[in-house]
Amino acid sequence: MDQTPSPRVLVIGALGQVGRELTEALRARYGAEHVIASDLAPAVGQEAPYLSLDVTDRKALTEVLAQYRIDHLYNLAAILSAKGEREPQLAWRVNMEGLLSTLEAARHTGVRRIFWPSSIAVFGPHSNHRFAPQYGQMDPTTIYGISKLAGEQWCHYYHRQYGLDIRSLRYPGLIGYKALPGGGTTDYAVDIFHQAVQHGSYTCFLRADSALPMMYMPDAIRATIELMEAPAEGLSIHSSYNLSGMSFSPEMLANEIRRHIPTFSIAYEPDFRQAIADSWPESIDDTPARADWAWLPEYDLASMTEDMLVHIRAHYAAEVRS
Ligand code: NAD
Ligand code: AKB
Repeated sequence: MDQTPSPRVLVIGALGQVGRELTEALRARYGAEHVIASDLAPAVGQEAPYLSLDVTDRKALTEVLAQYRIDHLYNLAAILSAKGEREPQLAWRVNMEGLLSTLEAARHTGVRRIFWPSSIAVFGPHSNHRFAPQYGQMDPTTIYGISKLAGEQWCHYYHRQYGLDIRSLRYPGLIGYKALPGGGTTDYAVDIFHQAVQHGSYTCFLRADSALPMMYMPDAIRATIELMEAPAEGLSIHSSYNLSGMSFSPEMLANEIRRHIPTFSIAYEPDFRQAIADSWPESIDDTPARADWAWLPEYDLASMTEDMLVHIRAHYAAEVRS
């Protein structure tokens, strides 16, 4: 039996799409009492242990890390791509100052390991769009992507200069059923399921053929925990690992949904988010992740769609009953 004591964990941005599922998984793994969730919302009504915390408040964050003797810190607080284009100053403050606040506070309080997610948004118009490699041209066009690319380099810098053990993944678009979308360009692939089940139709803000790298949330959560538990000696990348699951376009997803809801209809009305999607690759090469810590995705388009529909249908059926 594993006698290693559970790490004391803080999750920042715990009420978001990734945060909710990751907190649940970490609590199941390490014990609820070892995993503190935090976000901007007040503590009232949140499942304990929970703290109201702004990631850009370095002083408050340092106090929390010291008071609870945090070992592992997950910083998931962010403003995603589409919302970031509407509020670039806010996006830079939360994404960049929030990361720097995390790194500095962690450096001075003995945090042993940090997780901070990057994104496929680090790629840009001159990246290889067919199959973006780990290293290659990166010229992000959004404030979100710029903050992620700069953030990756800050992570590498803190590792080199101060020996901080920081681990990071370039998540693809994530699809989950436990939280509503939070302002991303790939979020159509979450919203479509809610609309399909509730109304039988969806109007998509991307073109039918706009293929992007995507991943089902259970794969993303497993990847995060596997990377965080991987032996440090095996890790060769200290900026952020490419992470790949599947690749599909709105049309491909609509066709898959139609296998379960034959009357489902979709219309296309591309808006400003189309330009963001056009700047991202359709798939990425995650060879280093597979080689260094044996990453392997489990879900494809068919299995993800089937599982999403089971859960989204159950969610709305329960709502009707209550
Ligand atoms: P989300 O928007 O659903 O959640 C972000 C959370 O951060 C929210 O609960 C929000 O309240 C919180 N937050 C915002 N400002 C804050 C602040 N100042 N202090 C503390 N908390 C604050 O985003 P998500 O989808 O859960 O993304 C989590 C992380 O994963 C982000 O770093 C994001 O860039 C990255 N990521 C997500 C996706 C995706 O498809 N969801 C893809 C690539 C990368
Ligand atoms: C977004 O669309 O902004 C996010 C991402 C891919 O980082 N889902």
